[in-house]
Parts: sequence; C-alpha cells; structure tokens
Amino acid sequence: MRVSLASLLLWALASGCRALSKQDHAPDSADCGCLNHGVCISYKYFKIHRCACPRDFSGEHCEIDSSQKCYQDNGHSYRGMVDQDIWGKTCLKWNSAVLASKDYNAYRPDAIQLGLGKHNYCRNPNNQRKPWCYVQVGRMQVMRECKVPQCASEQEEFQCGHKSMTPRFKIVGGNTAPIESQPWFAAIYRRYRGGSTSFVCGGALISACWVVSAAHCFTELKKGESYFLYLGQSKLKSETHGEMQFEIEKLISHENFSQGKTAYHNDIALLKIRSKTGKCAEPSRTVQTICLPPAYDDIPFGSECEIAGFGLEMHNDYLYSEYLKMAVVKPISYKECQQPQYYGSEITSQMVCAAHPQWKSDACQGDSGGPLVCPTDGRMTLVGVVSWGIGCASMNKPGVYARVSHFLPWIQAHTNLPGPI
Ligand code: 4AZ
Repeated sequence: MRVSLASLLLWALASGCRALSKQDHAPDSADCGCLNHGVCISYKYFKIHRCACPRDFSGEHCEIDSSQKCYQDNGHSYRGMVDQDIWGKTCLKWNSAVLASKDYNAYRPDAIQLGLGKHNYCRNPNNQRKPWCYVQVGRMQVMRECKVPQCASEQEEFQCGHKSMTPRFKIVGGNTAPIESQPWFAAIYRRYRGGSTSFVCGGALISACWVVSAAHCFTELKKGESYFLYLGQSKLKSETHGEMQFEIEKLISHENFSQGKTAYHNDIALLKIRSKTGKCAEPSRTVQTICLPPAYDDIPFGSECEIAGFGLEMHNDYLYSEYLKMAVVKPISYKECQQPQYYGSEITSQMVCAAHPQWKSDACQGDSGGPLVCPTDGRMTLVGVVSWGIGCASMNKPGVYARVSHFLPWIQAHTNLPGPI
C-alpha cells in the first residue's frame, strides 16, 4: 500500500489536533471508518469527524483510489474512477434517490465495504463479470457494464474481444482475413459415417469451453455422424491442422427455434467443446474469445461492425471461400428493417439487421452461425449471429442476425458463464 509524504504530514497534523483537542477518547481511523490509511480528524467544537486521505485516495472514507486504472479478476475490489458504461453513457450516483429501491446503492449497510458511496464510479458489488453501474435509460435505471480495462497481468487468460492483428481490409464484397483478426471465429464441420467431412457453419468462441452458432446449422445430423470444429483456422481446407480441433461435447439448440416463411426464429445454438485430450480452448495469437454484450442492450446502430466466414463470395457461386473472409457492415434500426421494401413484419426484436450502406458486402450462404462483432470500449463484442437474408448484398435486403443481447439470459442459463447484468 502506497503512503505518500504528504499523507504522513497530514497524519502528523491530525495527531497534533488530537493532542490539542484534549478529548478523553481521541478518535482513530476506526471512528470515522477511514480506509486506505486515511486519518480521522476531529473538530471538537463542531462534533464532526472527517477522513484525511493519502495521495490518490478520496471520498468520505478514502475509499476511492484514483490510481486504479484497470480492474483485477472480476473487479470486485475495483475502486477507481471510471464513471461511464461501455457505450460512454454517464453512470448514476450510487446515492441517487432513484436508486434507493435498487439492490445496490449507497444506502446499504455494507455500502462502504462494497465501494458504494456518494459517487458514480463503476463497481462490482455482486460479483458480475466486470465493474458496472446504473445508467438512466428512458424512465428506467438499468445495470450496464463499464468502460474499465482489465489489468494486463492477466494476459495469459482470455482477453475477450482483443485481436492480435487488425487489418483494415475493406464474404460478398469483403476481403481475406488472417485468423488473428477474427481469433474468436470457429469453423464447424460435419463428419459423415464413412469418415468424410464437410464444412457446415461458422461460430464464435465466447469462453474457453463454449462456442455460439446458429440453430439452423444443426438440424440435419444422421445416425453415426458428428460435428467437430476448428479454432485458429484461416484456410478452409487446411492441411497442416496446426490449429486446435475440438469435438462437440454438448449441442444446445434454442428450444424455440423455428423456421418461418423466410425467417429463422430463435436461431441460436451453444456448442460445448472438448479437445481429444479433454481440454477446452486456450488463448493464443490465433485463438481468443469474443465479449458478450450486456443483456437487452441497445445495438450501436450505424457503427462499423464486422462479419467473418467461409461463405459464398457471390450469391450464384457454388464453392465456399478457400480463405476466411471478413467485411464491414453497419447495424440497421428495426424501423428501417421492418419497412415493407426490406423485410416487413418478418423482423422481430430477437433479430438485428446489418448491411453495407451501398449494399456492397454482406453475409451469404455458408456464413451462417458466424459472428457479427462491433467495437465497444476498444474491444469487439458479439452483437449478432449470421442467420438469414434474401440473397446476398442485394439492395434493401440486409443480412439478418440473431440478436445476441436478447439471448444473453439463455446463454447464461445454459453455460453458467458470469452475467447477465
Ligand atoms: C445462408 O444461407 C445465408 N445475406 C446467410 C446470410 C444471408 C443469406 C443467406 C444474408 O446461410
């Protein structure tokens, strides 16, 4: 614990005050509840105490530590000063009257221990995935994950949403992408009874043991067949197979998955993966997890997002792309996507549409199950799973994706991953 010269001076001054105040019982730090070597100063004639805080510390109890620029583990002990959610929205103060009826606020008896006070800094009092805060959304106060980076000492762990390489290559209309730029991408295959294999769909690694894909990819398996997948693969028919191969230990398709007239509904699936040696995925230059969005969060309409896959390069092609490709698309609002010339009422709140502004790039057949990822707070977040669309890169026919934020409680219930918040 760092204690500066200035704080020692303060301490000496405070001790001096104590001697002069001629109190029977001089207050010590416990009387004020000062933390982090804060010193309790008493003003005898006003009968008040306050904490004199060492450098870098502030707050009524010296509980705020301005030197904490990142969080460790899940950030339960984070006491830094970030006060924005991942989209940059300002947090509400924990002592705000509108939070009085919430589970976590500055009025709790254990508020000091949890880091909650007369401030709006992000905290993780309930052991969520990372520090969070309440933000005002319309008339509601909702929990949102915050813009706090994780400390670098945990580099050997997965750092969700971080690429080891960021090409700005500008599927249909996209460009080849080294796997380092999409290290969460999973290539899913079907193994037939005779031992031959074929590519099925894309997927996205959300934790060491779990991949998210589309439910419609997994409806055709026959007796004696199985699925398997590769992580870290840039080439569809890789001969070296230096990449990590995994068997599917568990396949969970959404219980309410269905096919409408043109649309798929609840088109999401979870694959629990296990290597031949019984292990889950490990982080490397070519293998990384993608961050999950907060539950029911807004989509950053208009932001530059990315799709990746081995799908068709032209709508009328018949061969999948040899190399992984990626393209930039922008999420489109529901209002726009529900217009009759787009998809009308086929679009539900469980879906999100995305397209190139000039209809030049899009997901296509074979890209299904792959990730639509958007930048938030310097990392990439899984916003959608490639699901359906009419044609590929056709005017007024955006790609349609399963809206991951709406399936977060479902993902959490089946994987026991931390969150949702
Ligand atoms: C498909 O068949 C497919 N243009 C996926 C996405 C789109 C079209 C088709 C969107 O897998």
